[in-house]
Amino acid sequence: MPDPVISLEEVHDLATRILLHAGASAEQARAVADTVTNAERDECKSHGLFRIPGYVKSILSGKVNGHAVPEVHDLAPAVVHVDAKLGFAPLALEVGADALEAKTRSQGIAALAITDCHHFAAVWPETERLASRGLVAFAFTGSNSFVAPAGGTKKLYGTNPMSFAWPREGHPPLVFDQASSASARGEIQLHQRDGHTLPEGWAIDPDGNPTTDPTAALAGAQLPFGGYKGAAIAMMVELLAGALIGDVFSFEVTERDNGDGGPPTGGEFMLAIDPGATRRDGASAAMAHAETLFAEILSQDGTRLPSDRRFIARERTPIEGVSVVQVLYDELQTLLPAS
Ligand code: NDP
Ligand code: PYC
Repeated sequence: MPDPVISLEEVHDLATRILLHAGASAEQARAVADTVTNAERDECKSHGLFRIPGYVKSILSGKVNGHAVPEVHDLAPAVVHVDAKLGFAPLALEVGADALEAKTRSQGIAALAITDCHHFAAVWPETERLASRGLVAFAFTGSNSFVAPAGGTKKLYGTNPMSFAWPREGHPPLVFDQASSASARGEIQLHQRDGHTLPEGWAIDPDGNPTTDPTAALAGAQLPFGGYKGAAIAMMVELLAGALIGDVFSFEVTERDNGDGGPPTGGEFMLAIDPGATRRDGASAAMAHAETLFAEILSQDGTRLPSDRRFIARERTPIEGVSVVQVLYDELQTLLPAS
């Protein structure tokens, strides 16, 4: 039997109804449903509907405040703080984006520190949102302790994604968004669910031996991408999304986590730059110059720009809908209110 195919409207409706039934407020549920729907729209399966059971568990366990109303605090002329009040990240990010944009336009460069949030999503939505408004943007967040430091064999760092987005005139922004581990943990979980072995180099087992078995990898430690270079990025993300903004490191998240399988409790750090403020001839000159780099890249066979895969999917899925693997579809039905 082929897997069910549902429309993006059905994805949003399903996610919203499940989250409301679990006890989320209308605004928290809407913001998470938007994020999950956008992940499905762009075929980012490891952070779409797959995450809904974890979101639900974290409300039911009491770890997440499903009714949180994020609070904005002004810390400095170029620094804004959003206290997510232990809610999910998407609503805090929406609120923070407006404040970050305003500060960036007035100061040229500004930072957003989000604390006490639960981030269980891809990170490109927050940088793409800022770049769609004409700003260059960076975002960094930690997770649980999953990744061994360079040379080590025990979990320490989170999978610690970072995203960068560059605005373009006449095109959607250029965005990359990547874990600092060889893969996102969600990708290993999808391999486990679907009965696939892992590529080599993603993980080691609990004895520190290389493994391609997803179950052994989840019990052992993930590896940073590119050895010590990825490990340095993971460490930087810990420092930016932890010590710099007054939140926890990934190993501290894990020490405190209640093990509900939901999102980690931690911080996120964002930086935004107004390209109209960093050169005397203005933002359009920066955009035009960047386009020459993108053209050079694409002049070589076999290349593409980061985010192009998502933008191609984004054209297709509103028409064709998205496929949901049967086992996940069935699990999601059990999370709906009884009719
Ligand atoms: P991938 O390795 O799949 O992709 C990383 C980036 O590389 C993407 O921007 C992708 O663009 C780009 N890319 C891939 N192939 C090419 C290519 N051939 N040429 C140019 N660019 C390319 O991502 P990860 O597995 O590292 O991470 C997956 C997701 O997991 C991310 O969205 C990340 O935010 C999320 N995550 C979230 C965490 C959290 O704590 N919230 C923790 C860890 C990961 P494209 O999208 O177009 O393919
Ligand atoms: O896929 O590594 C991951 C991840 C961690 C938290 C959310 N996603």
